[in-house]
Amino acid sequence: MTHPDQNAPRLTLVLGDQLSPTVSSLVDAVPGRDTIVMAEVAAEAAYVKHHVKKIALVFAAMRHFAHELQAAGHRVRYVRLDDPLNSGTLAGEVARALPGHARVVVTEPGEARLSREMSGWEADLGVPVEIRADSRFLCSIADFRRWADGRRELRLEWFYRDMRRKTGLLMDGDAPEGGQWNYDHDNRKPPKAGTRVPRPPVFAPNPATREVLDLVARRFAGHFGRLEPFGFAVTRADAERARDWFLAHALPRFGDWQDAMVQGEPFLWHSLLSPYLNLGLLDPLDLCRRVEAEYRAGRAPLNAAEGFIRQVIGWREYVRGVYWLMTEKGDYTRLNALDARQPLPAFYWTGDTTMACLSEVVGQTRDHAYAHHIQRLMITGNFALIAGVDPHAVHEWYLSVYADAYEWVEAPNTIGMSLFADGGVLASKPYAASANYIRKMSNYCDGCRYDPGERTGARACPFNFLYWDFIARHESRFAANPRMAFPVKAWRRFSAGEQAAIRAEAKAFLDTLAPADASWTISSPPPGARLRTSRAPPEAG
Ligand code: FAD
Ligand code: DLZ
Ligand code: SF4
Repeated sequence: MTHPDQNAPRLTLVLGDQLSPTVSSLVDAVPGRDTIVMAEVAAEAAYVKHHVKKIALVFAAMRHFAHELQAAGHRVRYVRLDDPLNSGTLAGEVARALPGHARVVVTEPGEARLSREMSGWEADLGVPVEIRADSRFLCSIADFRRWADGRRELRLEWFYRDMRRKTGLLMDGDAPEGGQWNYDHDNRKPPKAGTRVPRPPVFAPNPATREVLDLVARRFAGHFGRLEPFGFAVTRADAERARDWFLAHALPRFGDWQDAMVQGEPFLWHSLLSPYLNLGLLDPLDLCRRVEAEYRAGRAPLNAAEGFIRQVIGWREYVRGVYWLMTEKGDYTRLNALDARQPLPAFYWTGDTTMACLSEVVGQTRDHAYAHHIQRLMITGNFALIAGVDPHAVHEWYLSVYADAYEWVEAPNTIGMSLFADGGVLASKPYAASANYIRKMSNYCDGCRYDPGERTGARACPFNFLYWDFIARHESRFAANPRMAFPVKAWRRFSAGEQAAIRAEAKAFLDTLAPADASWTISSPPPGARLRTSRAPPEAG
C-alpha cells in the first residue's frame, strides 16, 4: 500500500474503552484537519449480552468524552445507536466516515476478536490503517513477551517486583518499602461484626446520561441486570471524585478486609475503580502514585497501599500480558485443561438457589454489575471450578455481567486464575476451596439452609462434597502438584465408604442443577440495528 502524505486528513477511531485524551491514537490528532469517529454499534453492544448497567456506562461515558473532545476543538463524528444510518459495526462506521480521509489511525483494541477483525481493515478499506500500541498500560505487550521469554513459569510475584522497580512505587532505594515486597498475609482478616462500612459516592444521572438510560431500557430489555438506580461516574471529573473518595475513606482499611465477604455489603473497602480504569477515565500510574502519597503522608498503612498497588501494577498488567501471550497461540477462552463439561447452572443468571453465598453474589451482580475479587474467585468461580462447569460458558458469563469486563482482563482471571483451564500458565494451583473457607471469610453461612461443617447427608454444604469430588476427579494430576499434594493425601485417608458417599452426593446434586438457557448469552441484534460486516468473521485462532 502506498503511504499518503502524513499531513493529509486522518480518520481516528476511538473505541468505547479508550476514553483517555492521552490514548495513542489521539496524541497527534490535529483539530480542524482530522476527524475522530466514535460509534455506538450493535456488534459491540451485543457480542455477549452485556449487563444493562455496563452498556449504559460505556455509552454515557463515550458521549461525555466526545463532548470533551469537541470542547477541545476536535471534529468528532459521533454515531448513536439509534441513528437510522448506523451500520451496526465499527468497520461499517469507519467505512462510512472514510471519504475525504487518507488514512485511519486507531489504538489496538483490548480484545482478540476485534484485533483479528482490524487486521483486515486495510485490505477492505483500501487506505493505510495504523494500529498503535496502547500506551495506557505500564507494560507493553512486546515488553511482557520479552519478560516471559525463556521463563519456565510465569508468576505474578516476579513480574510485580520488576514493575515496582520500573515505576519506583513504594521503593526505598533498591529495596521494597518496609523491607518486604508483599504484605498479603496481613490482608486476610475475616469480617468483624458491627464494623461500619463507608458508603461509596453515587453520581446522579444528568440529562445526557438519562437519555442513554432510556435508550438502553428500550433496546436491551432482554439483557441481564438491573439498570436503575444508576450511579456510575461517566466523566473523568466524576471518576476522579470517586477516586478521591476511595483514597480518603476506604483505602486506609482496604488491606485488612480485602478478602472478607459480608451479607448485604457488596462494596466493603474496595475501590470500585476498575470500570473507570478500564474505560480510560483514570490513569493507573497516577492512581498508584496517589495511593503511595497517602501512605507517605501517614494516612494509609503500608499493607493497604502495597496491597492496592500490587493489584494495579501487578495483577492488572500481568493478566493482560498473559492474555496476549496466550492469544498468540490460539483462542485462550477455549482452553479446558481439566476437561470440565458441566453446563453453566441457570442460577448464575437468576440467583435462584438455596446456597446463600451464591444467591447473594449473583443478586448483587444483577443489581450493581459488581462483585469484589474474592466473591468472583471464591464464590462464583470456585463453585464453577469444583462443579466442573464448561470454562467457555463461565467466561461468557463473567464477560457479560460485570461493568469492568473486557476480555483482556476477564479471560485470564476466569480461564486462568479461577478455573485453571489453562493448566497452570497463570496460577500455580487451582483456587478450589470447601465451605470452610467461605465460613471463615464471610457471614453467608449464618443464614444458609446448608451446614458448612457437613460433607454428606441432607444438610451437607454442596461446596464440601463438590470440593472432594473435584479432588477425586483429578487425583492423579494433582498428586503431581506439590501445592495440591495435601488435599490429595487427605482424600486418600477417607474411608472407601465415605469416598463413595461423597462422589454419589456430588453426582446427584449436579444432576439436579437446571442448565442456563442459551437466550441469556446468544444475542439477536437490537431492533432497528442493521448488522453488516465488511468481511467474513475471523476464524477462531
Ligand atoms: P479493588 O479490590 O479495589 O482493586 C483495585 C484494582 O486492582 C481494581 O480496580 C483492578 O483494576 C485491579 N485488580 C484487582 N485484582 C485484579 C485482577 N485479578 N486482575 C486485574 N486487575 C485487578 N477485573 C476487571 O477489571 N475486569 C474483569 O472483567 C474482571 N473479571 C474477573 C473475573 C474473575 C473470575 C476474577 C476472579 C476476577 C476478575 N477481575 C476482573 C479482577 C477483580 O475481581 C476486579 O478487578 C475487582 O473486583 C474490581 O473491583 P474494585 O475496583 O473494587 O477492585
Ligand atoms: C463494551 C462496549 C460496548 C457495550 N459498546 C461499544 C460501542 O458501541 N462502541 C465501541 O466503540 N465500543 C463499545 N464497547 C467497548 C468495546 O467492546 C471494546 O473497545 C472492545 O471490546 C475492546 O476492548
Ligand atoms: Fe455457601 Fe455452603 Fe455456606 Fe451455604 S453453607 S453459604 S452453600 S458455603
